[in-house]
Amino acid sequence: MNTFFKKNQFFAWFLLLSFLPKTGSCQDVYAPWRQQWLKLADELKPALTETIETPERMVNIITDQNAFQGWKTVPASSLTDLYATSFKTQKTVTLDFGKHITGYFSFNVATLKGTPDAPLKFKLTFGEVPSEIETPYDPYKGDLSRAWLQDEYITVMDIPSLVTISRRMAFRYVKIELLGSSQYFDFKIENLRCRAVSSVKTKPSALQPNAHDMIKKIDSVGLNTLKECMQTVYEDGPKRDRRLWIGDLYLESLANSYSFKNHDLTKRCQYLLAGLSDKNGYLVGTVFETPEPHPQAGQHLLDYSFLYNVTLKEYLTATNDYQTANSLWPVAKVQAEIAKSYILPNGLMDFEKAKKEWWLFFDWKEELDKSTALQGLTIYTLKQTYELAKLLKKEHELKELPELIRKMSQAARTNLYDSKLGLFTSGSKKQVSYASQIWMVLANVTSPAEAKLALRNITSHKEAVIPGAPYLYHFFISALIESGLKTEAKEALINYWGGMVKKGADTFWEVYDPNDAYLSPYHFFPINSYCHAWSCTPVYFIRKYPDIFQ
Ligand code: RAM
Repeated sequence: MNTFFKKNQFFAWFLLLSFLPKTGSCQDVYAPWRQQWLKLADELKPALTETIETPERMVNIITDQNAFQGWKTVPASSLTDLYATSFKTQKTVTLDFGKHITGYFSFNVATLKGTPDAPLKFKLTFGEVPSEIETPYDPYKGDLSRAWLQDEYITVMDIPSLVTISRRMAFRYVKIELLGSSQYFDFKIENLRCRAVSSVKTKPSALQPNAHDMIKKIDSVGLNTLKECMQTVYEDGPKRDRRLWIGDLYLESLANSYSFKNHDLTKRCQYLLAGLSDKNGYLVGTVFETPEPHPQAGQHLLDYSFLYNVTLKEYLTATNDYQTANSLWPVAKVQAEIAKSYILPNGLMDFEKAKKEWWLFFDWKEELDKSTALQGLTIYTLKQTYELAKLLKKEHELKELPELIRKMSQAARTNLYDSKLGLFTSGSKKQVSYASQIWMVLANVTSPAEAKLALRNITSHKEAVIPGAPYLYHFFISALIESGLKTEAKEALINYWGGMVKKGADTFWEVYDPNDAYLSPYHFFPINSYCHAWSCTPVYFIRKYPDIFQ
């Protein structure tokens, strides 16, 4: 631990000991470290690697009932024709870059005939998937801002000129429509390109040559997804919301540890979140980098706060960077204190209180009862935090945890396990869901045989609440592996992520329900993110467990 942290340790622990629940304290519990954390985060900001990407082909996007979301691409005329011919005669073109790109789009306009006597007006629409190009956006029906949709109107005043879209775009397809031009001159467009950016600098090793073909494809799409999301922070999605969320960071950092190994990015993000936490030590679920690093005020996700501790433990295991883990230990300790403050005398989490005070995320699934999942995640978090404490030789600071974990596990078995069904249930209506089985299995409160049974039973249970997004599916695969269901883990991964590959994904999606291509937590599917951080984790599974997946 460096001198800065040592010097301030006494004062800091004094503040931490006077830690008060959410609304109480106005003293900054991280005061001795906060500025240093933000400084370190800033110093670790990576330079982006830039590459120039050009379109591969021109396409038309047409309806097809069998295609993902009802749209598919078919070849159109050639790029050579596009560049050589008057754009006034073409009016609308769609380009396919052949892969997902995150960056700055530009093109040149040049005179073909006459003297330019008026501006040109274009509409540009960028899409990660074909449906985004052709689905009308207005009247807008989504819950998130209409402004996330990637359509831009531009006016070009001088001809010839270089046109660059200042907004960073995330896309594979771009449609260019000519909205206005003068009858007294003609022009062409040329040199369409995109300055693509990512902080990835390394190339991960290849998989075993005899790995299953679909596993190879899933790995490659997963790597693309992660690479596109790795910018100056781990973004959740380069199209939307383009910012750091704790839950996404956790999954991206796992995948990164087994692929690009850019551990400094993980370190930066952990410091950033610590530095931008509330004065009482509560982490904010999501933070922004610009114009100045700042949190999304009031955005508290209890499950994400807990996963911060797991992220730190995994980071330490992957890097042996004890200095960082020691300096961020106060944050982990506060999150453990938060968890403790919701444990009732009977060993169950006070779900009603937690629900009132926090956003409990777990999955995009409105009907999901999250009480059992919360019990499981809390046990899991406390176990991981204790492991972290042991690695840092600080278990004396949390010596009450083993007994609490035992009590909570016992309470879970007694109150939440239905031995007749061989499943965990959740809430007063005894809801049966994947989320409950997953988190109870990961919390390891059952015997190995019961864990296997619960995971097998859930897949055949007709009324089970299924995962709404790849985020929860990650934990499902984890639970299958943890309980020794290796074949099932491989099958589930191939079916779920392979399902996206078969539907044309070149990066994995934020939301994927094999039976509903139009599902959107925001009530308008084009606003979903189609290159989404939390979907990249097959990379982690495939590479961490080659015996299962390769
Ligand atoms: C959405 C984003 C992000 C996720 C949060 C909870 O806004 O998709 O990835 O972490 O929800």
